[in-house]
Amino acid sequence: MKKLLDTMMLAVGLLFPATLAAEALPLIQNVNAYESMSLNGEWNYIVDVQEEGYYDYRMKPMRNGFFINAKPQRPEDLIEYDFDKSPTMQIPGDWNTQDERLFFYEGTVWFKKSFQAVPMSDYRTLLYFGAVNYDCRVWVNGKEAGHHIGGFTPFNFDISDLLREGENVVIVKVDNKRHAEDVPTLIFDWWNYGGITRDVKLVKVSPVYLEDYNLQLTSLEGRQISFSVKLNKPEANHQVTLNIPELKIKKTLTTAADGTASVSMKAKPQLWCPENPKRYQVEISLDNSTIADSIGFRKIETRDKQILLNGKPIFLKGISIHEEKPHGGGRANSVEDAHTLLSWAKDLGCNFVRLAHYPHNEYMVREAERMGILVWSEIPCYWTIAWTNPATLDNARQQLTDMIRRDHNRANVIIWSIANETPHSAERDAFLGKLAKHARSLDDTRLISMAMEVTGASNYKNILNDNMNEYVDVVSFNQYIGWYRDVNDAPKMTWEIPYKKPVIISEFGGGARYGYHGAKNQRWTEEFQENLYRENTAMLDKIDGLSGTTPWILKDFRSPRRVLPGVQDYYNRKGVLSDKGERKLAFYVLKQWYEGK
Ligand code: GCB
Repeated sequence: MKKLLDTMMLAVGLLFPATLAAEALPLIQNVNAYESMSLNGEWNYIVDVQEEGYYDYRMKPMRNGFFINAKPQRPEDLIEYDFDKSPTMQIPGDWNTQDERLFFYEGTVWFKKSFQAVPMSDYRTLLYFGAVNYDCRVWVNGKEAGHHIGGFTPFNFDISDLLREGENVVIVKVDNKRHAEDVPTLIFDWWNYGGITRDVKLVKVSPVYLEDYNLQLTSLEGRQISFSVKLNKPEANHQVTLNIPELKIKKTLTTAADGTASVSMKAKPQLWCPENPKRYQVEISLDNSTIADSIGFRKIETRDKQILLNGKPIFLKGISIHEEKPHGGGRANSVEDAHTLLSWAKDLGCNFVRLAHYPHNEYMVREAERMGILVWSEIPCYWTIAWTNPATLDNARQQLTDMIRRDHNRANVIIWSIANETPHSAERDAFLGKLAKHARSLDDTRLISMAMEVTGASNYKNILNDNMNEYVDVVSFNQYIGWYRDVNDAPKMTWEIPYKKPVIISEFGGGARYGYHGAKNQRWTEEFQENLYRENTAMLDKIDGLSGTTPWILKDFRSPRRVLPGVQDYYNRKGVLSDKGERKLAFYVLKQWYEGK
């Protein structure tokens, strides 16, 4: 903050009327590259079961809700809340694991943080949230800064015109109630952790800044890389310089009237791959300011039933992961959490992870990139989405846009997944078809997939039949032979996947309570799960075109649907590790199978 304060000037408060509402902006690329002030730490909070702080007793939104942070001015004043006397919790962090009373809570909680700032005339200030679950309204100094829905994607508001010299107050109303038309919808098999679950910061940007840029390998054979930029404003004649010292590349571009510029050039970078996750230090300057990034170059494509990384077939030795802390429950959001989870995946022999079922925090993706782990990234179009509701489609499309927007410069992200286990219907196809096309229009350099289901089997023959096949590059499906169906029958199963595309088994598995031992036909024992993994891996070996798997799941995770006392206790027990990271027997079966791949 010191630096920010030092470079600030005082003029803006006078230049802009304080009544202007702040703008909601497209997500800024590589936010961590900018000078910023963290708002992480202790925030006061008020649990507001009936949204008393927002609606009056006729259910009309109030002008003087909790967001004005009122204080009694005279002894007779009636103000029935006080942020400063309310408890605090750590942000980022879910409320469920920080206050016992909120473990099962789904509703509204208000948060308040004060910070010192001085408005600046030469710079703009963005208020950035890594993620807030689910519906979030933000006020700065009593004025509305913006509204965001969707629990797993970042967003930023320009709050420059709302700032004042000295103490400023940001108030955030977070509501994680579930609704049928939301994404995800009413039911899903993970904990609905509420709150400001990722980093919050104030980011200092120039009035004209790099809203987005894209740097990637475009041709493997000709070793061609391309670089493009988009400013936040449609302004011509800005100079943008790309500097990659290690490749001896220095190129200056001039923006066109729409604020974009692009160039393609010859280069011979070492290619990023799991064995050599080489990233280059890159500097990008706009006018007089420079930001840095680390970028890897690689090519991902399919040929018939194969996935090719840098032109060579690769088998994706994966595991699915939920964004939960490595030791116990609660949302994960740190480099350390990411590193631990990904190290466990590496111990298992993985070169790939499926970040289920929503975009994970940026630490996870960047740490995986650094460690040489490929990534499947997904939006929470899960189970029974409201397929015919246009607002639901807009919401899903926005989440997809922001997921791609944040991570499209990460070499390790190879698959955008648009859905998981969705029921077949024409309405679903129309909805997901639009999402698939949208993803491709934003990024045609990666593969598109979704976790499908096998809808039927007779005489041990499983046939995959899903109209969405025409939209995806990789055919992926979940199957639970040995758990939800056909216990002991995996050896008899045959598979028919009538598409000339690579196949990923995006889920298989079964539950076991760590430390519970018994016969291999005894549900919930480690031996049952171990046997299931043995039979399933042997079965998968017979699938034509199998290009990878992401078994369900790395570690036990919290779910309100898993209520069996003494066994589940609100944890889905399908982890090959316990909720504390202890290895179950199945871990070793999978590890051994991957060693042979
Ligand atoms: C699935 C879902 C996953 C569940 C899992 C299970 O098919 O995709 O979210 O947690 O099955 O354990 O039933």
